[in-house]
Amino acid sequence: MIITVIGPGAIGCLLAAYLTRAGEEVSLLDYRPKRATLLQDRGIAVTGEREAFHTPIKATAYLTEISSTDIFILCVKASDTAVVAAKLRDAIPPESHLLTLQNGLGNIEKLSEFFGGNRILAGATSHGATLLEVGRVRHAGYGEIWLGQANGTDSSQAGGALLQNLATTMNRAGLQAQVVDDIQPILWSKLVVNVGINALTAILGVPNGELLKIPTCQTVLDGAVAEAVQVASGCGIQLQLPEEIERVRAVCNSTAANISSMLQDVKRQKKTEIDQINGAVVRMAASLGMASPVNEVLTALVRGLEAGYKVEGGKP
Ligand code: KPL
Repeated sequence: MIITVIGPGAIGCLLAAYLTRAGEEVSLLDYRPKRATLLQDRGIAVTGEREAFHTPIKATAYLTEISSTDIFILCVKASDTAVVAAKLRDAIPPESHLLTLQNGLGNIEKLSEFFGGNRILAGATSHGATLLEVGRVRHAGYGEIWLGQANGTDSSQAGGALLQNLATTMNRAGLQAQVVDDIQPILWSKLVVNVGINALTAILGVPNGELLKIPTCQTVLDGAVAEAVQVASGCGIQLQLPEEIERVRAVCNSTAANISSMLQDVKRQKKTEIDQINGAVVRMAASLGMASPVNEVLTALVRGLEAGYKVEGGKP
């Protein structure tokens, strides 16, 4: 398969490395030319509990250098989706599909505005990855990938075939992927995981597994998750408590050594995805006439961390 991964963050590098190693034709698109050159020069090194490997990678900042692509996989931060989509709108061929494999709510809607809904595919992953430095990633939690058509029954046949092909390709690469009929409940479940883990780990400065060791964290985690589950229900997605809380704890366990993506952002003084995760729950709760005090506090605290960055607006 010919695949372009957009965004050389932890998950982008992890995917690009596994797929390239499996013999797929992969390009990694990075909007920063110098970093793309560095990636191209040094390749990607993955370390994990099960194995460590290094693979050369084709990295570029220019879409014109990428000949043809079956699927574009978007791995940029949710806060950058609109900017990236605007930049790529005219450069991505009209027959190409885009898969969002990002955290947070609103990515499908934003991409659909730029590319039209029937070209958009959506996925979620429970793999935990920490970017150690450019092109160096720790696979800190072995998880799964779920793929589906963003617009459910209005989906295109071409998109469905592409997803099956991609799942087979990802499985061959060792990434544990499956196609599901309805991706929406999975996207909401992933949101619930991020709601429970990301802000708390960013505020406390701890790896995911530590949340299970601090008793007072449980109350906050449970409260944030319960609010998100209520909002999901208000949006027609039925998730169950206490199962969701148990699932979030299970992800803390399976990614115990991982530094959550939000904590990685805070450590690098970069804008976080708080507005697309806990902030999104607060906004949606308000629009449904529901209260979300725990997510309000978590959102305010992470915004406080961002406001304290030494470099205004975060590092580029
Ligand atoms: O998605 C993640 C993230 O860090 O953004 C989890 C699954 C919580 C792994 O850290």
